[in-house]
Amino acid sequence: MTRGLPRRQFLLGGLLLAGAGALAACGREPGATSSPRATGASSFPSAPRGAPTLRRTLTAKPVSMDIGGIEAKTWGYLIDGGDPTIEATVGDVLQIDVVNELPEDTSVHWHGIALHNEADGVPGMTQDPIAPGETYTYTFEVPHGGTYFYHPHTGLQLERGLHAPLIIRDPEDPENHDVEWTVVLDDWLDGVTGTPENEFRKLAGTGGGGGMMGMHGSGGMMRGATDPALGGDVGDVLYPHYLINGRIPGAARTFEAKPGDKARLRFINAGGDTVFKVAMGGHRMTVTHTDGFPVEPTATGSFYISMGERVDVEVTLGNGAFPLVALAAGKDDRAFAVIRTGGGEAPAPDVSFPELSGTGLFLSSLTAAERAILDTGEPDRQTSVDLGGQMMPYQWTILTDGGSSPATVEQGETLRMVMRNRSMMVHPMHIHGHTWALPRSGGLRKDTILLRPHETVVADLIANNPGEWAFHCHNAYHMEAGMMTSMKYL
Ligand SMILES: [Cu+2]
Repeated sequence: MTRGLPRRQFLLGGLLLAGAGALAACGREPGATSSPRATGASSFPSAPRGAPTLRRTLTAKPVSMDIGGIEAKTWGYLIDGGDPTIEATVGDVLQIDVVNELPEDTSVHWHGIALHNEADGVPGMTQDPIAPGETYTYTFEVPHGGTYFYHPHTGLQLERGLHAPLIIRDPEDPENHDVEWTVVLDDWLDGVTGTPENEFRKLAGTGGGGGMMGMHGSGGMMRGATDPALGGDVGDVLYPHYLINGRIPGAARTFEAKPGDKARLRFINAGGDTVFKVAMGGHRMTVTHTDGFPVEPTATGSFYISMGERVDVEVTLGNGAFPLVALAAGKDDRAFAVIRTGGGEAPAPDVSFPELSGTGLFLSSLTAAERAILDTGEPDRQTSVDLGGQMMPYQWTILTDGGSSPATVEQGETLRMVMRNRSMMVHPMHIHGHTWALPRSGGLRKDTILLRPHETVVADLIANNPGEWAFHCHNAYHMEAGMMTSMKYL
C-alpha cells in the first residue's frame, strides 16, 4: 500500500485524506465514481489538446541500405532525410507526420508507449491504413520514460528496415553515466535472399521449397543448435545475416569510450523471428530497466532478449577492445560489435568468451524497482490466454477464455491474464497501451513477455486506457499466421 502512495497522491490530491484503506475498498465497487481506480482512470491518456512540444516528419520509403559491403534494397524510415531515432522527454506531446512513400499501405505503432487509443497505429482497429502517397498525423503524449521503438503494424513490414528507436528521457532517472549507446538487434533477409512475404509463403507451404524445409526438414541441422534454456524450437527462419545497428559482424560497428567510463546501453530487439543472447567480453552488465521501467539493479554476464523486448544495462568499461555479441538463439549465428576504450587488435567476430556461454538471464525474472511498482491490488477479472500452433500446417493461435473473441475488461478493473504456451515454440507476447505487472516477479513491469515452450505466465494490468488494444505474439511470422487478438473495454 505504501508503495502506491506517491502515485495516488499525484492522482487524487486531497482525496488522500479520506484514507487509503477506504479508497481501496470503494475501488471494488464497479462504477463507483469516487473510487481511486475511477478517479485514476479519469486521467487516462487522451488526444492532447495543447500544441505539440516535439514535431517531426517521418517518411517511409524504399531505400538502399549498406549492411556492411552488402546493399540491401529495402524499405526504411527517414527523418529530415537521415537518422529516424526520436528522442523526447516525459510529458512531451509528439506530433509525427508520417509520409507514406511506400508502394503499399502502412501504419506506425509506438511500441510500449501508453498513449491514447487513436494514436496506437493498428489498421482496422485504431485507424484506417495510410495509403501510398498519403500523410497521416499521430499526436500523443509520452507518459513514461524509457527505451521504446516504433514500427509498422501492417503485414510483415517490420521485417524490412522499418523500425527505429524511440527514447523517452525521464528527469527522475539518474543519468550518471559517461556514455550512452542505443543498440538495435535485428535479423535480416530483405533484399538479400528475397522478401519477408516470400519467406512467409515458404513457411506457409505455398511458395515451394526453402524455408521450412531448410530449417525444420533437414534432419538435425537446427536441433544441434537449439538453445538449451529456450527448449524446443527457437525460430522458424534462418536468416543470412544478424545485425547490430544495421551492420553484419564482418563490418561491425565500434562503440568508443574511455577506460573506466560508465556506459548505459539501451538494447532493442527489432528482429522478426530471433531471440538473442547478449554478452560483452570481460564485463558483467547491470540491468537497470526493461521495457522502459526500472528494475532492482541485477548483475549478469548475459541476458536473453526476445522480439519487441528492450533492456537497459550499465557497464563500467575496462581498458582495451571488447566484443559485444548477440547470439541468435538456436540458430548457430550471431550479431557482433566492438566496444573500444584503448589500443589493441579488435576481437574477431567469432570470438568466444565465458560470459557468452554462461547461464543467460531472462528479463521476466527481474524484479520491479520500488518506484516502478504498479499497485494492481487483487484482480477483479481473470482471462485465460492459450497459445497454440505448429509448423505443419503453419498456424499459430491465441485463444482467450477458450474462444477467438477479444479479451474484455471494464474500465478501472485489474485484469489478470493467465497465459499458457501450449506449443513447442517460444512466443514473445506483447500488449498495446498498457504494461503488465508480473506478480510472480515482484511486480515487474513489462509490455512484452517471452513465453518458453509450455511455460505459464501470470500477468496483471490495470484497465486505465479505454479502447480496443492489440495483443499478439511479436514473432512477425506467427502474427501474420494468426497469433493476434485484442483486449477490448466493455
Ligand atoms: Cu509466436
